[in-house]
Amino acid sequence: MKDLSSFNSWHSDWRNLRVGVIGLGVSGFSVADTLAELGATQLVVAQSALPEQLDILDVLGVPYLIGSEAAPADLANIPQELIDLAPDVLVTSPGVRPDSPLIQWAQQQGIAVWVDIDLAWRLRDKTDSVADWICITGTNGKTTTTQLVESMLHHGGLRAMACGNIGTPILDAIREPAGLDALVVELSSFQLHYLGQIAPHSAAVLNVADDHLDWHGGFENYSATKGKVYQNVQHACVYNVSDARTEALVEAADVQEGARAIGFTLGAPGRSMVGYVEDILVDRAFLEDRSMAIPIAELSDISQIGVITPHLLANVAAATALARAMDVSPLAIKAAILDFKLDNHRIQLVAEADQVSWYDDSKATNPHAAAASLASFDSVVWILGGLLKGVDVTPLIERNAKKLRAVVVIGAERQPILDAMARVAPEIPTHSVEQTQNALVMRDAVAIAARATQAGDTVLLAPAAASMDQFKDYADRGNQFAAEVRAWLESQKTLGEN
Ligand code: UMA
Repeated sequence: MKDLSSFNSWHSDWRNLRVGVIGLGVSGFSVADTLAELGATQLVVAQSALPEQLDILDVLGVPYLIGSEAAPADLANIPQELIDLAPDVLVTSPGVRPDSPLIQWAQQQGIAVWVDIDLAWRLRDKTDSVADWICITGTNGKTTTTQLVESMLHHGGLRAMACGNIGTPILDAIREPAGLDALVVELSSFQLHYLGQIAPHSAAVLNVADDHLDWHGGFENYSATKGKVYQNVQHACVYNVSDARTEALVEAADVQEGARAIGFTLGAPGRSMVGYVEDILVDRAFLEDRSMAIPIAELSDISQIGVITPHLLANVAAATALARAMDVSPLAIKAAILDFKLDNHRIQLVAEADQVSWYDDSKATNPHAAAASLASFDSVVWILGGLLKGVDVTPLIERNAKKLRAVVVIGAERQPILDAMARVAPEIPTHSVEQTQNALVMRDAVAIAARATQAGDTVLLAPAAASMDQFKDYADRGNQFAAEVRAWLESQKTLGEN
């Protein structure tokens, strides 16, 4: 086996390394492109790929194997080209399951398996200015918190880039020609599963709730995977005071000497915490005299970001803790808050008509996220369903039953939801959208929801499930919802006029 410890710098001689690149989506492509630049010998192996990307690989002279034989069903069918390459390492895309034959084969052969984040860590000294890494994970709120931290660092005068699961592959950030002061890295549980040793400046686990249980083989594995982000942290391990699991993950982590545990809370913060004293966000962690508190911003400042929900306040507090760990001033943080806007599909108001509000929270792809958005409203017609990823929605229904006017169930896995409704909330009118043709699902769901509303209600799309069974992604699901809401309201207006 080759000693991989000598491949620990952009300036190492990567021409001596043979790499199998598994997957050719956003991250796989950035890996192949980077390895081509470094001169490594590689073979890309992917179930599917875009023709444009293959064209570029042709230009770069990178060989590839695409199609069903590149995703073998068992160990007996590992592609001969990959065996012949005798790779020193596989760099896998995060979406490839750990029980897939290619990964199992590598493990059997003693071949190291990396994800793009590992490669990026080894290559982080490409330019003279080596960026600090701020790593953020959690079941929900990752993307918003990552964007908030990026914006706070910018306001603090730092050259920072959000990357990782958020969409920009981390190797693109590493290859920024002028270098950066900080990478704000959103890490998914998939990436963390494969990740080896890194040493972030600071890291946060925002919360841990049921999600991706089928992929990880249960909650304990999923939770422990999230905890890997605290490993080797140099300065601040930011945890959620109201989620004891996140604090336990900090306690279990091996961090570097001098690294501190910093809590964030919606209540009044204790020492070494960031939280809220009445209407004011305050820092009691990053100041000389910890019996004091530094005011950062008021709720009225935060309200310009979007609907004030407990999870927005939590994300702002967590981001503030991470930015303070990077020495960003309170004034710069406040300026970032005043400038910030939430992405689409996060409790986004679509329309208000006849005393009914329509909200799109298509980004709520698991029960924990849906719980946060249900908490924001009093009387709800709730559209939910999709791919449940092995997670039970019964507790969510039970806890919110009192505020539900009606429930509209979409998606391929409707039955477990319908069964749960019948068991724990049989009094609530529940409608199943039988339509499965993707262009028509939302049309039916919106029409059914509209008929169930009364004045003062909110119709909330918060599916608590992934979207890929009936939509391209959560954004497509949200866009179709918004389009159908507008079409429905328009049709009612026309009816009213005639
Ligand atoms: N592939 C195989 N075999 C498999 C599975 C996939 O060959 O068994 C191939 C596909 O044919 C395709 C490629 O792998 O060529 C796709 O790889 P991927 O699914 O890992 O996706 P990428 O396009 O590389 O995007 C990934 C993240 N996707 C996943 O983790 C599923 C993106 O997060 C991330 O933005 C991107 O890397 C850049 O870092 C998306 C996501 O949905 C947003 N994340 C999940 C979430 O947030 O819940 C975890």
